[in-house]
Amino acid sequence: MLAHEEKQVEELIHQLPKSGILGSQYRSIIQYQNFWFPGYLLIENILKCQKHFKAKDNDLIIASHPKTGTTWLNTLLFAIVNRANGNHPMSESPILSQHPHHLVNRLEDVNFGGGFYNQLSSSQLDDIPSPRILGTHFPYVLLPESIKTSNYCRILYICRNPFDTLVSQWHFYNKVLIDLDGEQTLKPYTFEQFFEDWFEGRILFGPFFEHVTDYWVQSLANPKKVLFLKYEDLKENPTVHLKRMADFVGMPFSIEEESRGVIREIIEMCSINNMKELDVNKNGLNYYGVEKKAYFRKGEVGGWINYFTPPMIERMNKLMQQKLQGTGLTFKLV
Ligand code: PAP
Repeated sequence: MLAHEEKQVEELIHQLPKSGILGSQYRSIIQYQNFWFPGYLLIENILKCQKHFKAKDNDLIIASHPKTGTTWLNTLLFAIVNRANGNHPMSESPILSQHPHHLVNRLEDVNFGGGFYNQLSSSQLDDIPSPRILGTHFPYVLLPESIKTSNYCRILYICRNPFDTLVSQWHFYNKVLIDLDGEQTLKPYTFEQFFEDWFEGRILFGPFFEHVTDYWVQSLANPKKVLFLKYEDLKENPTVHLKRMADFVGMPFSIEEESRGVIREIIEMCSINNMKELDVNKNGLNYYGVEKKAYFRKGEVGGWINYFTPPMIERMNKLMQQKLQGTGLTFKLV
């Protein structure tokens, strides 16, 4: 990036609203286009990604708000795409030897000349064989134009009911922020504190409802381009939704594959119980420095009931009603 562009980015970021999370103990989060992001480096990289990322026609983008089923969808889509290529037998699938977040690179973690986690350089991104599966927590409004305008590149968005999402995020925030706190001064969020921040949308990539409904609207307007998936539906009937995904990406399961049990095999391989037991997911840290096993907790629907007080349930229900009114979007809560 040229020096004057660097300066423009710096000036823009300087003017954006800042806040704290974790009861304000944690370093600043920054608001850009009505969404909150973890600090300067990520905003810088988003801006550079918007400018420099060139989608390829057959790219598959997994988009999500954090803790809504991203890790699971990474593996399911990877398995669908790679079985169709006949790349490797299921028993040799990279899913069994690589953490799901290493299988699918997230756009915000690629080095576009800014800096965040920089798992990959942008030229390495170009070298990933097609179809590339890339992930992102970007809200729709911030997706690079080339993703939005390509007629062929497809987006698979996964969402989850807000109650379970909030609980999952609360567990993860406490784990991650505390693990990454080099100075070891942070105290965990209480559930009440997190609930209040969540309610105001002051969470990473929040607010939740705007993230979800923006993609929902796009999926209705252009169903060939955006597939909208729900965690609860995947739990309830994975076969149906795996077939939807395979059809959507243009790699439908054949009758022969179905009768050979390929769909069932994928579901079993990617199940949380199987994933949890793999050495690669049990041990070590990912490139953020977070324990890999932190991405596999309970993986259930309805666990929120053990955390929410009756007044919290009432407030969340009201907010949900208000935000989803007229959209046609509904969530299963148990
Ligand atoms: P991310 O956005 O940071 O990648 P993400 O994978 O979306 O996180 O969310 C993690 C949640 O998905 C966890 O939910 P929980 O806290 O309620 O348990 C995690 O357990 C769940 N999860 C991970 N893998 C699977 C899987 N294979 N099947 C079902 N749920 C899963």
